[in-house]
Amino acid sequence: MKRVKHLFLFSSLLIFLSGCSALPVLDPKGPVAEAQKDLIVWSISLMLIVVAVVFGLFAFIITRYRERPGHDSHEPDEMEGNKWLEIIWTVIPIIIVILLAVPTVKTIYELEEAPKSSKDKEPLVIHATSANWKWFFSYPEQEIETVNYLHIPEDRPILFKLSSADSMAALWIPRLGGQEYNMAGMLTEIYLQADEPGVYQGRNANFTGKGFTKQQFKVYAETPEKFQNWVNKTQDEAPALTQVKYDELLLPGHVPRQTYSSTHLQWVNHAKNAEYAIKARERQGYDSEEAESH
Ligand SMILES: [Cu+2]
Repeated sequence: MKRVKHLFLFSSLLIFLSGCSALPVLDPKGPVAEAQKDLIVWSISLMLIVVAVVFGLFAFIITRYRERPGHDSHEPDEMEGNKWLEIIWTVIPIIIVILLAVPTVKTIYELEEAPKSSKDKEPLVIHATSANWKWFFSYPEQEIETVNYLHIPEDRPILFKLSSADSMAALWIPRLGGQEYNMAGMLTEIYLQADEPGVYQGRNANFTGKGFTKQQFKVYAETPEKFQNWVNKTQDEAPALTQVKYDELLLPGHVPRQTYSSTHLQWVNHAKNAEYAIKARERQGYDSEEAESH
């Protein structure tokens, strides 16, 4: 019976540990995600040491000082203050806080800028706009726009300029880095970078109602040549995005992937115009209250 119990404990531990390696956050594919993973691992390790020491002391004290034959009704001596104990339990937490705070603040400031490894490379600017429940990716320099997927070159910093047409959302590509918020009438920025070609999953990480779970997209990281080919092909073959088409896409719901050879930034930047989607929906006779009641 005891062996069965041990086997059970051992196998559940194995499942738990193997499950961990499948977490995309712990399997970074770029310098931003790498820095964040290092910080997570450092913080958790440090906190586990604290937990181990506290539980070790706890086990020792309840065993050592428990009531037992020959040791019952023991009254400890009166004690008032102990300079050294007090210094120790004040200094140790200060050291722990410093060990956690310094790397955290350092990483946060570093991630405000393009990754150090590619400081010399010009970042590629992509506007990522959320609208219930899809993603628009506009490449202002290339003058192309995609819906629900994007292509990026590897080994080059991508400067995402984030905003939202309606609900507050959050752009999250776990293998490339942590999330950043998208807000209507506001511009937020995040640098991300892929170190190797691959297909990475992205999603909205901030709850925005019933279509939230499916507000996902794929990121295709590829060599600079392949990326340029894709840009050229899109510019040559994709249709231009019209304002009528764009307004239609803004209606709440899901839409399949799309590709255009112009961007919606020509007539609206949601970071500067928070009302656009509401008015576009009105123009089309969309009644949000009626839609919500169904
Ligand atoms: Cu805001």
